[in-house]
Amino acid sequence: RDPSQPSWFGTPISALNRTPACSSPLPSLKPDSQHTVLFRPHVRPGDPPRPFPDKYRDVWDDAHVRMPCSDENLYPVQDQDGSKTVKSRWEVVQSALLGNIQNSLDLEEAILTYNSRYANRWDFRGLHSFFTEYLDDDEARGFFKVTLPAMVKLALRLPEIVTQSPPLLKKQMRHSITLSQLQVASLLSNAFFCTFPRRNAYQRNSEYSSFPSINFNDLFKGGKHGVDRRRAEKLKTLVHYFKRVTARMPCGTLTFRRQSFPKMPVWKTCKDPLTRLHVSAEGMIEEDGTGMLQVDFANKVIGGGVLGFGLVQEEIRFLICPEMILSRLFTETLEADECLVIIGAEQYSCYKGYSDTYKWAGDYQDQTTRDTWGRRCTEVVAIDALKYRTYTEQCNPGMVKRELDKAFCGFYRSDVLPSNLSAIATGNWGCGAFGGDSRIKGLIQMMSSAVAKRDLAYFTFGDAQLAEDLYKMHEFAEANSLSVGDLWNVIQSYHRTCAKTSRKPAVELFSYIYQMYSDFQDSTDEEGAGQDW
Ligand code: AR6
Repeated sequence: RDPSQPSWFGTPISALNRTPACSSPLPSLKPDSQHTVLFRPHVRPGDPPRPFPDKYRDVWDDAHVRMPCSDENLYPVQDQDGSKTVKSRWEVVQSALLGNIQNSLDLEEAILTYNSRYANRWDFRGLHSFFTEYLDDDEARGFFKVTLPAMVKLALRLPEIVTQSPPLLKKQMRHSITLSQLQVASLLSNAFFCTFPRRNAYQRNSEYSSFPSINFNDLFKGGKHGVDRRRAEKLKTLVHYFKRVTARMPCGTLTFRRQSFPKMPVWKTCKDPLTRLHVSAEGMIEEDGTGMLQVDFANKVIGGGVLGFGLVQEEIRFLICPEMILSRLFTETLEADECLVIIGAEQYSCYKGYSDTYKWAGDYQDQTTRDTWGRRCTEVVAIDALKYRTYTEQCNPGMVKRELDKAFCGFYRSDVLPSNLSAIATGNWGCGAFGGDSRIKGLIQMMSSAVAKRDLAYFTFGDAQLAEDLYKMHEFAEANSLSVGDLWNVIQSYHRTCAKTSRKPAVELFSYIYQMYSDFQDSTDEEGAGQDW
C-alpha cells in the first residue's frame, strides 16, 4: 500500500455503534416455543450453568438431533461365532473410547469399532501423519496422554451434560437454541470421535442429506503427498480448542438463531437513504469489528468446507471460533431468504495466512465482555451469496433481489430500535470463492443495511482502490439524495442496457451510474425534463 494514500474513508470507525455499549438491556432468559434453552437460565460466574432438565430425557425423532447416547441408537455387532446381534451403540462407543488409546492407530481402531461400515471407506492417513510428521513428539505424546483422555471423558459425559436432544433448525423455522459452552464442548468432542448416528451417509434421500456433515472423519483424510497441509493446520487449530476447554472449561453460553422474515422489502419503492459507511483497506472483520454484527461469507451448507478441504473466510472463522462448528449439527441448508445468527462464540486461536498459506498461530485469549445471558458480545451472521460466473448475470433483477433479500435477512432486527443496533462489519461477501464483483456486492450491502437501518464498516482486505471506489459511490448517492429504490432502478436500467452482453460489458455499473446521473443533470439543466429510469 502506498503510505501517502489514506487507508480508510467515510465515517471514522470510532463513531459507529458497537455492543454492548449501544444495546438496550436484554430481557431475562426464558425458554419458549421459539427458543430452546438447554440449561437452567441461571448464569453463575466461574461455574458452567446446570443443564435442563436434571436427568437425561431422550427424544428420538426427525425433529431433534439423534443423540449418540440415546437408547434407540442401535448398532449391529458381529459376535465371535459370526452371528450378528443388535447392541446399544453408545455402549460400543464407551468401551471403544475407554480402551487404551495411545496413538492415532488406536484412535482409528476405536472410531471404526462403532463405524465398522466405513472401515474400508474412511481414510485416516491425514490423522496419522498429523501426529507422526506434523506435530513434534512431545506435542503428540501430550495429546494422547492428557488431552485425548479428557476429551473422551467430556464426550462420554454427554447424557449428564446435554440432558435433552436439541431441536433441528429446519428450513423456514424461526427458532433459537441457547446452550452452554460446556454443552457445546461435549457435543463437539462427540463430533471429533464421529459418534453422531445417521450422519455418515450423505446420499440423496438419506435422512440428513440436506444437513451439513458433523462427524470429523473427513478431516482425518490424507492428501496426495502424505500429509495434507491444510487439514493438518485445521487439526492443529481444533486440537488447540480441545486442549483449552479440557484444561479449563469456559462458563459462558451461546445462541444459534435461524432467522427469516415473513415480508421482504419492495426494493423498487424503498425511500431509505444510505446509512453511514466506514470503508477501510486495512483491518479484518473479526479483529476490527468487535461488537458489530460480523458477516460470515457463508455457504448455504453452514460452515462450508470447514471439516473438509475449504479454508477461506467462513472456514477460518469456524476454526478460530470452533463453537460455531456446532451449527452444523442442527442447521439444515439455508434457503434464499434465511440466515443463521450465532451469538457468543469465543475465539481460541490466532491465525496467519489465508487458504493454502493458512497457519495456526497460537493461543488467543478472548476478552470480549459477556452479556447478561453469559454470551460473549460477538454476533456473527451467516449469509450465503450466490456463485457467479459472469459480471452481467449479477445485475439480473432476480439475482439482485436475491442478494438484497439475503443480506437484509441477515442485517434486519425487527425487535430492536435503530439506535440500539450495532453497525455491520463486512467486506467482499460472495467475491472470492463465489466469484462475485465487489463493487456490485458492496452497493447491494449498502442498500440492505440502509433498509435495516444500520451503519456499515466495510473491510476491503487490502484493496485500496476498492475502498476509494465504494466511498465515492456512497458520497455520490448522498450528494444526489439517491434512495435505495433509486439505486435499484438504476441497476435495472443498467441491466437492460447490458443484458445482451454475456461477458463483462464495456461500461461497469459504477461508471454507468455516474454517467446516467450526469446525463440526467445535463438534460434537466437544458430542458427541465427528467429521465425516466
Ligand atoms: N475480513 C475481511 N475480509 C475478508 C476476510 C476477513 N477476515 N477474509 C476474507 N476476506 P470468501 P465467498 C475477503 O471467498 O466468495 C467458503 O468456502 C477476501 O477478499 O471466503 O462468499 C464458504 O463456505 C476474500 O476474497 O467468500 C462458501 O462456500 C473475500 O472476502 C464460500 O467460501 C471473500 O471471501 C463463500 O465464498
